[in-house]
Amino acid sequence: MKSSKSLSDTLEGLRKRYPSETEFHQAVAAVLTSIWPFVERHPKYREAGIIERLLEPERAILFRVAWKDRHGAVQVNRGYRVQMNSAIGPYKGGLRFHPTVTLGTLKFLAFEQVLKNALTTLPLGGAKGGADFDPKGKTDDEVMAFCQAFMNELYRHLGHDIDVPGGDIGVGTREIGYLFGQYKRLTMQFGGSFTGKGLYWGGSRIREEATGYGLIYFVEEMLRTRGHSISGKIVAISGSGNVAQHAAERAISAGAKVITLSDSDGFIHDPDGVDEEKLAFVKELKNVRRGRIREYARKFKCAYHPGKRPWGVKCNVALPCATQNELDVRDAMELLRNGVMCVAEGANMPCTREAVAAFTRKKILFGPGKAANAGGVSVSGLEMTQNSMRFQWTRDEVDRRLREIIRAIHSQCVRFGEQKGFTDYVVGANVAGFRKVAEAMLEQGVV
Ligand code: NDP
Ligand code: 2IT
Repeated sequence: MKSSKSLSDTLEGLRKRYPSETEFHQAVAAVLTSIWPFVERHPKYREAGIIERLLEPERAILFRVAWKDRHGAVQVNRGYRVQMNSAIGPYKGGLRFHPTVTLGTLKFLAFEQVLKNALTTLPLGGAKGGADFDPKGKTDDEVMAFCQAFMNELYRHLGHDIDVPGGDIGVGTREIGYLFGQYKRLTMQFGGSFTGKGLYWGGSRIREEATGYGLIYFVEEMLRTRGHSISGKIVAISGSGNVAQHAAERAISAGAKVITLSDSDGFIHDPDGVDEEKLAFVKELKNVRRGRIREYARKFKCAYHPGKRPWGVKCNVALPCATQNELDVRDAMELLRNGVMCVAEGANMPCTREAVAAFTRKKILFGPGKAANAGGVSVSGLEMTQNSMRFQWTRDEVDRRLREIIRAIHSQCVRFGEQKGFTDYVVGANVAGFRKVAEAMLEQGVV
């Protein structure tokens, strides 16, 4: 039977059913709007209820995480894992520890992850999880206590052929270590049940760098379509965490000038450019001392803008690498006025829908997160491959495969996003990802 639901009825229905999940609505609206013409040309998808099924997680787990802080006081957080879709592989996606995390946040991230993972060419389903825990200001012991309590529930739902978490905001090598340690203690298994592991215990080379490096490889692919390269370009980056640091590293080594970095307190503007030595300071500041980016300005005598985001600074390439909705339509207009030629999302959904529309109207190069930041989960997939083989590839080998995957993602965007001489990367990424997952779902029947 044909589903007669229109696009607006589908979106309205979702809003009514889950009224508080605004970020999920936003992600779904963006995807469905861009794939709708494709879906209408292929009625088989709606006849099989593929859209409705994609919007409902296969499983969502919500649990109490009780732990004791350094003063001996009991703390209670809420933990989650949204297992969104396993049509093309085991659930795969990061864990986010941040006080703003809600079920709606994780549903948006899991939904994006399903399509992103499909683009990677690897057999990975989509999931996301985390907790409303704030690692800021916590001691290592507190973070460990929290991770162990979190894992006491989550371990039941994981496994290398079931669900394999990785990192995201607030979850890096330190947290993956504590989570993996507790998982191993509870299950007696040294399985490849996490990615982002340390290099001595099953991790992959380049995983830490992969999202940022992949972002720059994707930008290079996009620029090449217009006869440009990143060398000599002025690049504005937001964030100063995992993605921002490695995007900056790769951009600098490719000859670009990175002039901004930020955190949730403000941004630094360094017109001379962040160089290798300054970046080493940022890594130590953020990953070891866990300090604030304003210290960069003090140390290297450049401007610091408290409470502001970097999008008013003149640049050729803008890379939002912090969090969702950090670049709105006013920022987009400012970037366009200042002559930006390429915007690529290192973060997930950092640009609002109106900002994306402004970039698309002006036909600048715009790389949506599910394509531009897919390098991270791609190397996670390669980490799983290496774990299955009980082998560890060299840096060059992993980097070569990462570049190959990014090129394949770019080609899919071009193939499905070509519109009269202009590549709409949003349409391309969404249609290519959707098509793969939808075909797998069709072949697996009504589940
Ligand atoms: P990190 O925790 O390493 O860094 C996050 C950075 O973003 C910090 O600078 C942080 O500042 C800033 N930030 C976080 N929340 C906010 C906020 N609400 N407002 C302003 N700034 C904020 O995370 P990652 O670098 O790993 O992740 C960054 C983005 O990239 C996220 O959207 C994530 O989903 C996405 N991503 C990550 C991948 C990965 O492999 N890690 C893969 C693909 C995408 P502060 O320290 O002040 O909080
Ligand atoms: O958003 C993402 O793709 C990630 N945070 C990476 C997830 C992973 O499992 O490596």
